[in-house]
Amino acid sequence: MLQTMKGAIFDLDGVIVDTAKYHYLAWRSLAQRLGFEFTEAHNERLKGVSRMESLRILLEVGGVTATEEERENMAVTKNDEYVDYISKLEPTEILPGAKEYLLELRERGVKIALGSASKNAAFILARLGISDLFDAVIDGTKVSKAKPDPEVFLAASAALGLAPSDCIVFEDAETGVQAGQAAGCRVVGIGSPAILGAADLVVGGLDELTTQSITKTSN
Ligand code: B16
Ligand code: MG
Repeated sequence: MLQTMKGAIFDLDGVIVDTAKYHYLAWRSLAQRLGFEFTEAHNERLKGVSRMESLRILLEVGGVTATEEERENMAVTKNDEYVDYISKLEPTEILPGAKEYLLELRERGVKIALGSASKNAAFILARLGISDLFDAVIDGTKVSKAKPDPEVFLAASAALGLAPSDCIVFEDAETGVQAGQAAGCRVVGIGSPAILGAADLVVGGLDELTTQSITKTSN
């Protein structure tokens, strides 16, 4: 079965690094300026969701209406604050086991792609010092349809020159699991089985995996 995992496609936030906490701080400041409370529970709804869709959800939570121009400005303000946070990201913030797993895959000749909704993905990989471990980076600057649409994973497998059925997607969001499956990939959920139960396999983190354990369970 090892031969059939020719490609591995990784989501970024929640799989390689926890940027959700920085997204949260920046969205919370925006909400405060608009005069309402945005809680961590609300923030859960933004994981894996695009920037403008995240803003739509936040404004819905606050019961705030805004013109398109105002929304564009809010998104820019939020992103500027978020970029301030991620400019200080350190390689030590890579989630446990992620770098080791990427290195193991490379050693075994498995091609690696990123499949993320974030427009800041390339910058984040550079800050973490792991850009070189990816053969292809498909992110929010390259696709327009948000997960659960399969676009990002179809583009990632194509960029690797592989069929989706030869790729395994690693995702922490329910919509991401759906997107991977809709693309025709096998999917490993990273997080809670209660949320990611539809995945072919669910683990708590990449530190629980070896290429062998994956290939055995997906056999
Ligand atoms: P940006 P992923 C997603 O990353 C985040 O989970 C989500 O919270 C964020 O809104 C989205 O990226 C867009 O990020 O504002 O940097 O373009 O999980 O798809 O790697
Ligand atoms: Mg994610």
